[in-house]
Amino acid sequence: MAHMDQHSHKPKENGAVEHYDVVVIGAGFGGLYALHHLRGMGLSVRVYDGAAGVGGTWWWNRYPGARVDFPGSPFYCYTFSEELVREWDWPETQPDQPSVLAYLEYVADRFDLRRDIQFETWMRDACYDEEAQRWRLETSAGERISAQFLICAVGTLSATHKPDIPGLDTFAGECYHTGRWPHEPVSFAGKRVGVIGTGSSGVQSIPEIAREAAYLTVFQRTPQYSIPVRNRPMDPEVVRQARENWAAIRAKMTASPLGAPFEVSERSAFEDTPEQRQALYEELWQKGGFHILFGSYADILTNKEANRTLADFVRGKIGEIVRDPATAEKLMPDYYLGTKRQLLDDGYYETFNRDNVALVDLRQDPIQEILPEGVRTANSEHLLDMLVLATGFDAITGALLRLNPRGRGGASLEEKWRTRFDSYLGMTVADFPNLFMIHGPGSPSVLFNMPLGAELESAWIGDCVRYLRTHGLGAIEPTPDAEQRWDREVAGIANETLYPLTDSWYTGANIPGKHRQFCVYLGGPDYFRRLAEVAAQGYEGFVFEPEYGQLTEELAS
Ligand code: NA7
Repeated sequence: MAHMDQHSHKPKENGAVEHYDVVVIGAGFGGLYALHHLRGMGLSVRVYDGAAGVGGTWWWNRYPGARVDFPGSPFYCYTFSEELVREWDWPETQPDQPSVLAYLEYVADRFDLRRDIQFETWMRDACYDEEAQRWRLETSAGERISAQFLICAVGTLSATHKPDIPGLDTFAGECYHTGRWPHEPVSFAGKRVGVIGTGSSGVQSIPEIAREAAYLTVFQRTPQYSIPVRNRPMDPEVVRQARENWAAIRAKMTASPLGAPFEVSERSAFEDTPEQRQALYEELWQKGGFHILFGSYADILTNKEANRTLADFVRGKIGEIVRDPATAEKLMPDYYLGTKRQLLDDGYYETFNRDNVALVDLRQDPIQEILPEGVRTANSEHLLDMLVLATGFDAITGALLRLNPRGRGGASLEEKWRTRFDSYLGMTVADFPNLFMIHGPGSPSVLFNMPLGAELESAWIGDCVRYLRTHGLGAIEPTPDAEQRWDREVAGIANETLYPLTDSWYTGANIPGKHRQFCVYLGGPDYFRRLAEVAAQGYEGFVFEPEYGQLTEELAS
């Protein structure tokens, strides 16, 4: 391929600028595959990650109980290599964090990825040099780098959200955020522990903490619906069939709404009688996982009344499981089921039957302040030795904004996204040439199989780079008009559903001051068809510059 590998990719020791074809930020599922794919095309690629190892979200989220919620092994994994599918044995249907991390470490070694990754390196600055048609980057250690293409694989759930609660920094005990969990073992034994937050991280960790702690106080702002995860050891027959038919299974995953090879229902909840619905919900509750949400009825997430039938069923389960009626009442959710990230648990509601667990309903009894010795709510003081913040993330856009690249004219992404998270195809941004996002706002990201989505997005980026190189083009960026059309397309699909009606991290409502926008493309496989169409039409919606990039004096030094 013309022009490829034209720049040295040996790290410089004398402080000079290092040049690459591609810089990838992030060594999670997205970044690792981008490296493998683009390096395989003959491009020089360098990956940077602030963590000390591969894994992205699976490197950071080591809290007890952290587990895959996506429907089952061996499907939440890379799909591109049949050898890899044959080599890797997943122990359970819903792998825990150590298993996923071990898998990604294996992948990094298996495909010899580590030699092109620099760990413990945060990117401090990213600025597009219009004259050079290259990104100029600077690491936190002051290293200077240039790359024609910048791929932000910074993660959708990586910018942790630390709540702005008065006195939080004065707490004298141990304090951990689930998304920045320590690597050393954390002991809860004999301790009074408080957990703030009851999203996935809270609901997964609370039963584990309760088993060990002397006393656990759960501070809940919004009660949520949770479904039993029903994790099981892998069935060897499922593994055998997957390995023998991987190409067909991969095709099925790519064409399915969630990126998983499972049937989704096409029937309305009102095609069944109430008794039939109840029987189906009971069957799928026993089966566990996302099946009850996506495998029951097609209109659960689009029709308020259909949604209510399932919400009532789950509220009934909470009432049956939790023995104390006052506690059960506090745990009853009242939003449209599934419109916040659907929680899966292993004994969450049962945990509130334990003698050493208390639930504080912050809607009735809000936190006033955090004291050195605990949490003071309106009605009480809770003495604690440890505080666990399961308070989530500035999702989807947060990590991109923390990087805050500067595009044409030095304008920052923060300025660009002040009122709307505009993108084209969820992957590119007008005025930010040669920048690509994996799982950016406006892509299917968290509502599609993320490893598979990352593979398909990286492949599209690779094709796009190849197109530029073979046509003598130096830069590509979308037009503002294409962004507006994409925004309408994403919003149009979302507005047919109940998702935008709920305060959630999908809509940005969990972050004070963040503007409300539902940032997930809900069309599933239609997204990848749209990507293919755009490419087939000569990258419709994009503008190009011929290649004229000259290394500016600063970059050449
Ligand atoms: P989530 O799902 O955003 O949950 C965060 C929780 O923390 C949620 O219950 C919040 O209540 C609560 N929260 C946030 N800020 C506060 C303050 N200031 N006071 C009290 N409670 C607060 O994050 P997770 O880490 O659990 O899950 C994120 C994803 O990671 C998950 O879906 C998986 O895909 C992996 P709220 O509901 O906003 O009232």
